[in-house]
Amino acid sequence: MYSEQTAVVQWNSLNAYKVRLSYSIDGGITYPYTITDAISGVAGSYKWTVPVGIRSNCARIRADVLGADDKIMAESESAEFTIWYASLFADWDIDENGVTDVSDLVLLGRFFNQRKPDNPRADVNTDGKVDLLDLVIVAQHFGESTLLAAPDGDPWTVDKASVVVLKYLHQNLVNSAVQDNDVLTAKRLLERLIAANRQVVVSRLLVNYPNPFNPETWIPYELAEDSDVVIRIYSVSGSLVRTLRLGYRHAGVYSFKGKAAHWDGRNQSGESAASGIYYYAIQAGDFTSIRKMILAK
Ligand SMILES: [Ca+2]
Ligand SMILES: [Ca+2]
Repeated sequence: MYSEQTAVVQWNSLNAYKVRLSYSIDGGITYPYTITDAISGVAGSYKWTVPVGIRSNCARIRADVLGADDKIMAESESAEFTIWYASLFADWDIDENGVTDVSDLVLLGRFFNQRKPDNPRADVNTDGKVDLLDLVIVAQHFGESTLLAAPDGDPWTVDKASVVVLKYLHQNLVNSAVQDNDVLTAKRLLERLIAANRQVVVSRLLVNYPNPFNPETWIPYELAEDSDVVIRIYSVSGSLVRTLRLGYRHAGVYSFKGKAAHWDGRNQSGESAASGIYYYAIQAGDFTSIRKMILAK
């Protein structure tokens, strides 16, 4: 963690005629950025103005020791350098885990309305203050991922302390004098997140979406208690078409895509089901409920 705008790069090498400093932001795979060309001297230091955006941990500085003909005689392995780090992650991925999600909003919320926050990444637009502008940027990029694989865990659910932070951010949006589309989008996102984390008092099976559907649909539900969840899909004549075993689920809201049950419109053998009316029934502990849906091709 640092807030300095300049860094001192030091080198100490025998045989140096000239030194050229460059830096990478890919952890040292390539060094495409020049700090300075051709400083003379066997040992020395150079005051480097760190570019905006180089803030945490992936940049490396390299020095090439050049001979009289500008040929590289040695690289940084032979010398000592102050190494600075930069982020490979997007500015709005505040916690640098490759995904822009609720954890970034919560982190931003912890520093909200602060100037020069302890975590400088919370000031996403680097204007010196953590405020609505930063919140709106994170909201605009919500759900984006730079990971090759899907992230672990449930992107919607947070602990109770984090819900308090989300509510605080939401209140700031509500109170904002500016109510443009960006603010409204951020407000809606926070409302969905807060709703997704509310305490469920009574278990419910909700209306599937889309409905009618073709070929797939999502089946939302809410659990008042932790339980094993099974959803069975029946034809209109009452024969079992498909069993969706969702496994053990904690009490909570399972209404958004990614959390709701998903039916791909296929039967147990993998064949596409025919158009028509179907029933979907939930069993979660003692709770059971059934609803109707329409597959329309
Ligand atoms: Ca993140
Ligand atoms: Ca800011």
